[in-house]
Amino acid sequence: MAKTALITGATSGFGKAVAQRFAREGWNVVLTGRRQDRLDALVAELGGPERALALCFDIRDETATRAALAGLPAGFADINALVNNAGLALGYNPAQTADLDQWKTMIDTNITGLVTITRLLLDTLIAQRGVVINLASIASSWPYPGGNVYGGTKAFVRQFSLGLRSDLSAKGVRVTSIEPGLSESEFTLVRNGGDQAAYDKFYAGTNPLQPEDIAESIYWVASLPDHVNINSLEIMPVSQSWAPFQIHRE
Ligand code: NDP
Ligand code: 8X3
Repeated sequence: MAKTALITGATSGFGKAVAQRFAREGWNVVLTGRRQDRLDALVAELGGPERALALCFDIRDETATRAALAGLPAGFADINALVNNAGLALGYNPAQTADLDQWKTMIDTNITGLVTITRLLLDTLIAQRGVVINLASIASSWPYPGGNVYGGTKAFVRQFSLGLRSDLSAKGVRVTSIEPGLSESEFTLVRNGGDQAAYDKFYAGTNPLQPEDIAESIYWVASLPDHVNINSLEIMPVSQSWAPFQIHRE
């Protein structure tokens, strides 16, 4: 019987590439996001309703998340892999000029949404001796100006992943924190409020990671033998590395 992966945020970027990668290996996929048209197109691309199921809901909405998961049909209910990918960054403002609504949107999506769907699926994942793969970020470990709350949410995702791993160790459930660096996707358009020129400038000359690179790593993590757990995996393009600490001088 085919295994099943549920991938949050499958309408673009990493999530879409992950869905394509798992489907290519014969997994059934449950795809979530808020854009029904994109979910429908991906279901058709990945083999139709026998192989892929679309769940359209806002991950910040617990009632909608519960309703979406309540009716999972046979063939999609026994989830072996949960890829917690839905998330976003909004803005680059320093904390002192940041928009509080943007901060709350990041917290509600990247933290509250992620822990809600994880909790709701834990019994299933334990029954399947499955795997949870969470999209954290290099921002989990490396702060930068303007990264304030986004980095805080991703530090939460990394630490939550490690704690979850401790709790689930005796249950045979594997947990991994994936921590990508500079990657090309709509993430940067969302962060810039849809500014295509800023997007082009951001990536110019960088040869960034592509969603397929991240999908490959995630599939590798999921397909390792049952006794092998990758705790965290930090991934950067070769063009990206570290810089000295900033020093403010009066
Ligand atoms: P994209 O913007 O391409 O994709 C984000 C996905 O999240 C979309 O499918 C979107 O679906 C979904 N999403 C966002 N908000 C909600 C919501 N409220 N409810 C349901 N779904 C939602 O970004 P990436 O693929 O690049 O990012 C995926 C993850 O990887 C994020 O968690 C991000 O923080 C992380 N990451 C990204 C990096 C990058 O540089 N790109 C680097 C490191 C980590 P829809 O809009 O249809 O709801
Ligand atoms: C996205 C990577 O460095 O822009 O999580 O925060 S970064």
